[in-house]
Amino acid sequence: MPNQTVAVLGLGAMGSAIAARLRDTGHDTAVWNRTAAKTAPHAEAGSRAAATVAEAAASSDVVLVVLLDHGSVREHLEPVAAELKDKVVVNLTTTTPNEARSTAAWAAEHGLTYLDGAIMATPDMIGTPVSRLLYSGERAAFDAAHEVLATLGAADYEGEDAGLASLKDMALLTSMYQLFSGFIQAAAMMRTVGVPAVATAGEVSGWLGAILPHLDQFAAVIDSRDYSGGQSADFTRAAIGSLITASREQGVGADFLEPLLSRLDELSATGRGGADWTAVNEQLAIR
Ligand code: FVH
Repeated sequence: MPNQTVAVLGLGAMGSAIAARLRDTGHDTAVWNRTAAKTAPHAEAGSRAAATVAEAAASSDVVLVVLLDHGSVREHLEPVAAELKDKVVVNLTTTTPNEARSTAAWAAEHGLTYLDGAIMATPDMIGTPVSRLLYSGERAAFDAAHEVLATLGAADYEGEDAGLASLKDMALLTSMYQLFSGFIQAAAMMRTVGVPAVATAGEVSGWLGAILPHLDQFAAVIDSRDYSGGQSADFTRAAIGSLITASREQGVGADFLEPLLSRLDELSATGRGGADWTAVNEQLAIR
């Protein structure tokens, strides 16, 4: 039997999956949820239902926070800072990097042992080999809670800056949503000639699988900042222009591609049309 006891604060889809996984791996688990009725199935399955956050924390070595957002985390942790003193508090709620840093600073002010986490998994993935969670903040907190964290999925420590786990989470989700947006537009284009989205999904999966290894070439150019070779901005500008025209010809807006064309136009207008098109990454800096 694992010797660390755990509190799970928040029993939405993710908190419930985490509580279930902890029980399945033999952890003594206390659960709390704003809407108390959601603790009932967990109590039936063997967790201890707590009426308050303080009660859940009191019996636990590790406190996992799985609430909706930054605001709800601070709302429920701030009143019980004193009760969290000898615990390891791990916030698995999705927040921005600066929100994570702000909560870490608050925790430090109150002498709490605190770690920020980001879940790279859906609830059904928790505890399976494809589940991965990122952590940043105090190394000692990560080490102290490691046995518990490792039951949820691969536990990767990103560094002492509490914002790092969130930053990587947000960067990966950014690439995911832009990829999904591309699929949504492709599906809309193909639907104009009666091809169902499910067929386009298969085509897109195959195409992306073949093309994704090129990311390494793009990355090497971006890291070197040597944009003298590769596919030029002018060539890419013409290609993106054609995609936008083709989409519009089918009666489908090209809203997701237009910002990229604008950035390529800027490169061209500043005399850098011959540069590798990945130079657009430098124009993303907010000055
Ligand atoms: N579900 C997923 O696939 C993603 C995967 C990546 C990480 N996210 C993040 O995990 C956090 C929790 O997400 P969730 O899926 O459990 O979300 P819900 O099922 O909507 O449950 C939300 C829980 O938060 C409670 N809650 C909401 N507002 C408050 C508040 N002001 N005070 C206290 N608790 C609050 C809510 O309680 P109730 O409505 O049942 O009373 C649920 O327990 C989240 O950050 C994702 O981004 C999941």
